[in-house]
Amino acid sequence: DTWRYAFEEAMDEVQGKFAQKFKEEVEANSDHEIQLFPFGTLGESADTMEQAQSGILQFVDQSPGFTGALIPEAQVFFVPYLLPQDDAQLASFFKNSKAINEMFPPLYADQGLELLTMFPEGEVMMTTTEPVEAPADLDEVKFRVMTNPLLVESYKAFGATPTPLPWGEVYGSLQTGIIQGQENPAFFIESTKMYEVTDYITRTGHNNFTTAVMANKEFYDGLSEEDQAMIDNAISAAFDYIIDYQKGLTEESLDKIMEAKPSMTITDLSEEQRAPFMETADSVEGEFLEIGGPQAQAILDQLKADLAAAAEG
Ligand code: 6CS
Repeated sequence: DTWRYAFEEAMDEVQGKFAQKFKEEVEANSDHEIQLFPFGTLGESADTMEQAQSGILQFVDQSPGFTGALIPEAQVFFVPYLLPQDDAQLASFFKNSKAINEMFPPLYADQGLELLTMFPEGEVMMTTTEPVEAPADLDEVKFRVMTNPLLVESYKAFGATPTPLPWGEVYGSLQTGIIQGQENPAFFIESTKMYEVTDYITRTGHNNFTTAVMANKEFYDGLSEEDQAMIDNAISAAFDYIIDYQKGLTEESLDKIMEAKPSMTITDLSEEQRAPFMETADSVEGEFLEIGGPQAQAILDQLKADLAAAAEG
């Protein structure tokens, strides 16, 4: 039989690389086949989520940037400056986190989803049409964010005018001036040519892009224990692969951007410049506790404990 797996990126982008590794593992270790659906083949993120929930898709990769509207607790990933940028620390956090591996699965299960894994996709950077060195520079800037209420709050706190849009509308909206900024990891800014429609990249260090891979729960529950174990092993192999694949990817992508467009300005904000952005973290965290669902406090506390454990190594 053939299992259908949709993701939010192109085949050669991070989610696509993960999906290809997963497919390779499943097909090498079972008689099942996986059919991959990259971004654009089945609609936007909201569409593929509906398809996964209804069982048209067996697997889906969707970032909490979109799932936050469905599972309020998943908005926690948009409290600014919560996640570290250190690759090893991040990998250990995602692998060992109790919040992710024990507390989130029942919340996803309530939505008909078996949460298989979450993994990091890189430091999030702003790309804008004008320079950004302080929150004041975001005043009057219509800034595209994923459709996640807490991400909207976070950009309000940064001083921008947040504009939630599905991914497919971002390039055109920058081109026509409907928005003047967006945020994403460097690999994605490079591969989707965001540098063609913006002139400045700003590293504020406020987040690392998190994504999640899920199965339709009814489908997963109906599998033999052997198949479930085979899937879990394939996910684990793909996790290790994708962490390794991303080593050096941020800097390589920034180099490629500079090669493609030498006039691009990349600014890594100093600690001093980051301070006013960091000062918003407490209020956004407070907002999360308001809108992050019944388990918001418990998830936040556990996540912080997990991050502290990962930092200790
Ligand atoms: O900004 C977005 O909407 C997209 N960013 C990434 C890195 N992956 C998929 C997502 O749709």
